[in-house]
Order: sequence, then C-alpha cells, then structure tokens
Amino acid sequence: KFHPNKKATIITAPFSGGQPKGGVELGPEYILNAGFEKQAQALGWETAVVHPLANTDYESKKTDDKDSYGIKNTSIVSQCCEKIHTAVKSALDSDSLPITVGGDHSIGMATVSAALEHNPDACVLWIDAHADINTPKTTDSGNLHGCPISFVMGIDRESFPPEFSWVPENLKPNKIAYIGLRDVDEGEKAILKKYNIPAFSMYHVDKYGIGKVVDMALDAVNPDRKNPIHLSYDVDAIDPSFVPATGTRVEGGLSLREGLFIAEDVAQTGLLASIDIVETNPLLAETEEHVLDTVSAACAIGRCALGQTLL
Ligand code: HAR
Ligand code: MN
Ligand code: MN
Ligand code: MN
Repeated sequence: KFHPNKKATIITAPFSGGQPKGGVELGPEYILNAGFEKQAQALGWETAVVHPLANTDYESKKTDDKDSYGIKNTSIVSQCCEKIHTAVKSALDSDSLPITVGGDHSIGMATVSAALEHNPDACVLWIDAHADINTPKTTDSGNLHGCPISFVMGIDRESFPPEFSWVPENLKPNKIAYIGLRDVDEGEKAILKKYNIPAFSMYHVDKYGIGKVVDMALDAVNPDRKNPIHLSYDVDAIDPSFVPATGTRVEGGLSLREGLFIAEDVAQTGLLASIDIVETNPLLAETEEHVLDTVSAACAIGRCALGQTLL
C-alpha cells in the first residue's frame, strides 16, 4: 500500500493554456465547490488543498498563435507545469497522495515526471479518448494538451523548445498504458507503434470488457503488481452523454460505470500513488444539468480512486 496513512493533497491546476477554449481553468473551483474535499474525508482521508498557481496570471497571457516550434503558449505552459511539478513532488515527499485537479491535460507532463522522480519504478495509466503523445513536430493543432507524454518520454526531442528543458525525460515506453482511446492522430499512431506502447482503445473495451482491459493494461506496465501507479484521468475518456462539459468530446466512449470501474480497480490494487483529474470545462455545458453531470463524474472518479466501493 502506497498511502497507508490516507493523506491526500488536492492540487488545483486552474489552467487552460494547453488548448484554445476558455473555461477549463474553472474545473478545480467547480469540483471543490461540489464538495470533493469533504467526500474524500468521508472516505477516511486526511486532506489538504494547495494552489500552486495562486498569484500567477497565465490565463491573461494566453494567445492563439503558434511559435517557431509550431506550438502555442509554450512559455506559460512550461511555467505553469513547473509549479505543478514542484507541488506534486512535495506532496509525494510528505507521503501524501497528490490529486491534481485541472485544468487542461498539458499538466500531465508535470505530474507524470514528478511521480517518476519520486519513484522511478512508477507506471502510468492514461485514461483518455486521446493519446496526448504528439510532439512539436507532429502536432497539427499546436495545442500542448495533445503533447504532454512526448515531453516526458523525450520523443522528437530535437523539436522541443528550450522552455521545456526542465522536464525530466523519465518515462519509458513500457511504463505507460492507455485505456479509452478513440481519436488518435496519424502521427501519434506511428509513435505508439514505433515504441510499442500498450494502448487499449474502445474496440478493446468492447471486445474484452473493461475488467479484462484493466488487467491487460496492468499486466503490460506492472506485471508483478508491486510498483506505484500514476492514474492520469482525462474526463473525456467517458462518453459525452455522461460527461458533456469537456473541450474535445468524442462519441463512443466509456460508459460512466466503465469509467468509474477503472478508478475502483486501480484503488483495489493498493498501488495508487498519484492521480490527475483533468479537462472538466463547465463553460462548455449547454445546460445546468450538463455541468452537474460532468462535475459529479469528476468527483466520482476521485472518490472511486480513493477507495469508495458499494459494499
Ligand atoms: N490530438 C489532438 C491534438 O493534438 C487533440 C488532442 C487533444 N485533446 C484532448 N486531449 N482533450 O486529451 O491537438
Ligand atoms: Mn513515497
Ligand atoms: Mn488528455
Ligand atoms: Mn482527451
């Protein structure tokens, strides 16, 4: 068990600079206002909340222009991520489970690299409709929330701007597995193939069932079930009928139960060491019910990861 004394640190990442839409920076506020901290406490966790981006003003510096590297908002994404990285590391160093609540998924480069710095044996489960493994060379959009994994893996590193030189390139291709994929760019498919990265798409979820898929993903990255798990959970992995308020909706996703099962099953291993819950964008909801559904699902993912079960 990696967190036997059940201490958790909720790290807010109210940041939208990894993608063009406004509103995802409000995710942490909505999730906290929905009572997430109390819900964690009700499950027996001692909690703290930290705001590493307090007194920063990255949102106002956001632009829609690509730089000479073909990506957008390099400098603010890098600065934001460095602060999140430090916060995740200090939570881990004080034996507290970091729960980073976004915000967009660009912060994955901060949290994954921190998890691996703390324990080089850690593995990553990336739950997402998207692979987020574009490089500055392969990305069409230039949005950095589509690129965090390539920075931590050092893929196409000659294409990285110097702002990201602080990012530890400490993730090996056999230490990350994906679940939920259904919108992967051609350049990303080539990378997944080249590095032989275990990836379970919605096809595999339908073919084998979610229980078997989580087993296969863990067999690939954590065969002896003894290494810590970093769970990076993009809420868009779940079908937009359950989670509509997110920036890159893709039809044909996980059912709400399949999505929660992943978090429950990771909790069951006793190996959860750190978690991200990202891409909740309350401003993209068409109705109040959409906001409620999405924020409730984000909270439920967190509770399941913290060990909530029915019985
Ligand atoms: N692959 C596309 C890109 O790189 C879109 C991926 C980003 N969307 C996400 N990430 N929500 O999970 O721009
Ligand atoms: Mn530790
Ligand atoms: Mn993502
Ligand atoms: Mn996604």
